[in-house]
Amino acid sequence: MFESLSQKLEAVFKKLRGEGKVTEANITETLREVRRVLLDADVNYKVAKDFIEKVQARAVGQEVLNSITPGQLIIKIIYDEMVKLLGESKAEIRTSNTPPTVILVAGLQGSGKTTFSAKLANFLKKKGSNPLLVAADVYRPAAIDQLMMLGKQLGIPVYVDREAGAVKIATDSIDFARKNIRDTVIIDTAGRLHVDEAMMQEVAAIKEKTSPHEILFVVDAMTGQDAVNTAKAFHDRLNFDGVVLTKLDGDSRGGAALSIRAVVQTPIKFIGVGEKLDALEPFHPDRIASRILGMGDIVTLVEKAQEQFDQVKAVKLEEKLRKSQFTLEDFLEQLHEVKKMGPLSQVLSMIPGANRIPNDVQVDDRALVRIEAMIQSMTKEERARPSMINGSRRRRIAVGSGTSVQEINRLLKQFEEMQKMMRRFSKGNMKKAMRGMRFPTG
Ligand SMILES: Nc1nc2c(ncn2[C@@H]2O[C@H](COP(=O)(O)OP(=O)(O)OP(=O)(O)O)[C@@H](O)[C@H]2O)c(=O)[nH]1
Ligand SMILES: [Mg+2]
Repeated sequence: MFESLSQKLEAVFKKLRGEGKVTEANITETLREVRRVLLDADVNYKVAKDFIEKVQARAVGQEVLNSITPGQLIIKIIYDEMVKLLGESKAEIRTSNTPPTVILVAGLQGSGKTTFSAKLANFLKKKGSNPLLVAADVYRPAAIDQLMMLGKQLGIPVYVDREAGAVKIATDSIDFARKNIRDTVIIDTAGRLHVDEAMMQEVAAIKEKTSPHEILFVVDAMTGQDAVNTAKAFHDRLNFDGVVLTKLDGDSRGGAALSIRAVVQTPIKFIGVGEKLDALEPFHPDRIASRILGMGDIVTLVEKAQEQFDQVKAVKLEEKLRKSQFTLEDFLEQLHEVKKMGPLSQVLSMIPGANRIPNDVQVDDRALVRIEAMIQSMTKEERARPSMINGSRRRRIAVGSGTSVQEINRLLKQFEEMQKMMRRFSKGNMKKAMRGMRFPTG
């Protein structure tokens, strides 16, 4: 999702991180590049402009220039503003106090309305609802068949009437739902190739006759600015309550996702991330911003690290690094610091670049526990001078910690590499070292 946009932003940020000192001039330059990247991703021109202005206003403040990590702080500001742009918090769909809740689904042809209707029904069913799908696309017999097939797959009833028109089907389906104790009615409507008057009239008529609690506008994220324009046209006419962005699993550039909310002033509520019926996610602005910025939840990480990292210890450690005295004992202490930050998988996911770790790589907190056990099975001398840990000592440590010699070997090797890297950083400060630190994950 948003790979190209992410990569380009990452490149811009990398440059910023590389700057020794952040000045007003390089903030401006960075933001100019960010703007270019956004426009490349097909973000609406005005949205991009406003966005950059907001970031700029906050970034040139004294607070940033004087902070210890100005580069990161700017990225955090960009992140914050992006979350706002995407809608701040997750938006729920409205439900009626007296069932059934009526949800009207509208959008252009091929945008994914029928697929979304089925996905939503599935989503609600899993949450304990009893949805009813309604085939109100009467222009192509195949459209009805498609919805029936999806309903069958999910075990969800589909209301069909091959004789009636769309408006009658929609109104009748609500009675049907009431009689059959279905608490949610999802009406799938017909799409057209372009925004045209006949289609708008039909959807507007359904809206008028069924008074839906929620109108969801479905749009293909791959269509970029066209998606935004279509959304605007539909919104002017229907005043819908939420946007569904589909096909975000494709190589959508991100322009629609980033612009649509600001342009139509309506929240994105769901995203479609695949053809399968469970490929639907509620839209979380913060998570999407993290994904777009390609850095996991760097903000939380920075905050947590700052909270947890004891300044006194940091100074002591820096001293040791300078003298190249970083031992396994210190390493163990560092592990405790990492553990305090939360489950390892969560910590890792917050580290910039970790989004490139494939999802199926399982990060196991048990690895930390094992490393701890290994170090605890070493003598004080061994911890201070790992080079003395020969074959027989390795076997003893393995037995003592309930691990294997291979694991001991791996730990010592990783530690050695870490020491090397730290020596390289030892002229700089602790923060730099922390940033480049790779924690062994077993
Ligand atoms: N990859 C991917 N494909 C999707 C997604 N949502 C829908 N599709 C595909 O897009 C195509 C069109 O989806 P439909 O649900 O039939 O679209 P529609 O809006 O109902 O189309 P009409 O009824 O013709 O107006 C189908 O091949 C779907 O499988 C998605 O989130 N990701
Ligand atoms: Mg359809």
